[in-house]
Amino acid sequence: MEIKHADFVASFPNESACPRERRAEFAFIGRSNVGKSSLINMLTSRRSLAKVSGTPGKTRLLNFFLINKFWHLVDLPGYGYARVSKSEQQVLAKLINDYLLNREQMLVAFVLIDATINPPSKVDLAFLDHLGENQVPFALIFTKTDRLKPGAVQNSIQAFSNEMLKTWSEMPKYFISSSHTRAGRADILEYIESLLKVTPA
Ligand SMILES: Nc1nc2c(ncn2[C@@H]2O[C@H](COP(=O)(O)OP(=O)(O)OP(=O)(O)O)[C@@H](O)[C@H]2O)c(=O)[nH]1
Ligand SMILES: [Mg+2]
Repeated sequence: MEIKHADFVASFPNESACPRERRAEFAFIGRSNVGKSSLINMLTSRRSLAKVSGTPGKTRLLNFFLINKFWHLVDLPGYGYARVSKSEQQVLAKLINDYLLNREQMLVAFVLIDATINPPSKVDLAFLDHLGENQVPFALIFTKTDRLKPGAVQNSIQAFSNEMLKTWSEMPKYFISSSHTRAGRADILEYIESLLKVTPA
């Protein structure tokens, strides 16, 4: 899929405030600093559609983008960021849950996993278990792989799979990406396109 148009729509404080139109939606989520804004900019080939911040944990709203005037890309707040207060974390967790568990338009949540973190983060694994328990469809995107040698990328994914397979019977669909080299871009966009084709508008 070529991305010809990528426009910011608006930010919403909760699911019920989100657009009611029945456009297919793909959400992007991950721990703060995982490289989410960079990935969204890389996918859309826009330098600063999503802000790449030096200050982690900035996104506190559901940010909607309209892609090719057809589907919505949704940038969700990061989870599990230790440096925000407990009460703030609860507010964010509630917002994320409210969206992921209720949003009928959402076809897949892409959960970003920092490939440079090995052993795998328990926060990520717990989040995926939580999605599974609530039947939220998701795929994984391993980020920042340019920082590792290919063997280390494979080790990291293997370690993550080993942990996941303690609670899951199989690995979900996953992608290997880098916002710096644009690795993974074609595969992720092709996957999105394949789901748009089989889903009636
Ligand atoms: N080497 C490398 N660095 C990356 C990559 N993606 C992001 N980064 C760096 O990681 C840091 C965080 O990137 P962001 O895209 O702002 O991450 P985020 O998940 O949106 O972070 P918050 O919204 O602040 O929680 C920045 O310093 C980026 O330059 C990547 O693919 N490779
Ligand atoms: Mg961000």
